[in-house]
Amino acid sequence: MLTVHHLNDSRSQRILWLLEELEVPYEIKKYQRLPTLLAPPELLAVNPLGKAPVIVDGEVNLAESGAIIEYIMRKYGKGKLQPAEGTQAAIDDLYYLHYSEGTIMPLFVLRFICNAVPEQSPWFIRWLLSMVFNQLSAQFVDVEIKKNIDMIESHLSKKDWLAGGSEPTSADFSMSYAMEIIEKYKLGGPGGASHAYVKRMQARPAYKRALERGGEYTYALA
Ligand SMILES: N[C@@H](CCC(=O)N[C@@H](CS)C(=O)NCC(=O)O)C(=O)O
Repeated sequence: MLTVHHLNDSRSQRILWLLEELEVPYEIKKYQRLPTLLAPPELLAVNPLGKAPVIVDGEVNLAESGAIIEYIMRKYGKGKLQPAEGTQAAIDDLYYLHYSEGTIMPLFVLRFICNAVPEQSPWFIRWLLSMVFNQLSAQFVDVEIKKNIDMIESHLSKKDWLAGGSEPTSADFSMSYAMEIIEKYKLGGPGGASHAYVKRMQARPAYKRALERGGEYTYALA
């Protein structure tokens, strides 16, 4: 049976949601973040980068959420939750499947680092580092994050799901964690399309089942 190596409060929640939507049987091996928020070293035994998600399916050991989503869709999707080839929906699906880890998640990680460096520095240089990193963040990261969120908001103002159909597709599984970060930190503005989108996603029975099975996940807020 397919095993998901799952870290609490992490991107691996995406994979549980996808598997629940497709009704693929799976087991979960759970890992708990350390106080530093890093993954515990046991994950290194599963994959050399020691990050989640990783899936093991027979001989296949696969990391990287986008690759995992594609693998599961190809092997177990049977055409379900996939837009028809040659349509604009298929293009949007492809774009947001890769955009998630290619563009928006690195910006969120950068933002997180800009906050974490001063917080974790010795007290006597904290104020200086705070000034420098706040400035860096405001000048280079926040501007980019805003541009990205405006794009997503505009895209979702016309659609229920990122590829535009009546059900989620790979794009949505891939983007779910980023969308929940937008929601949790209120980056999309009040009453925005992102808020409605996250609510729609979190209301799905498969999403709720994934939450129950995965355990601790502080992004299930909407
Ligand atoms: N691009 C990778 C990112 C993997 C990743 O950074 N996962 C985080 C969880 S959200 C992690 O394992 N963090 C713990 C650590 O870096 O030690 C993917 O999408 O799978």
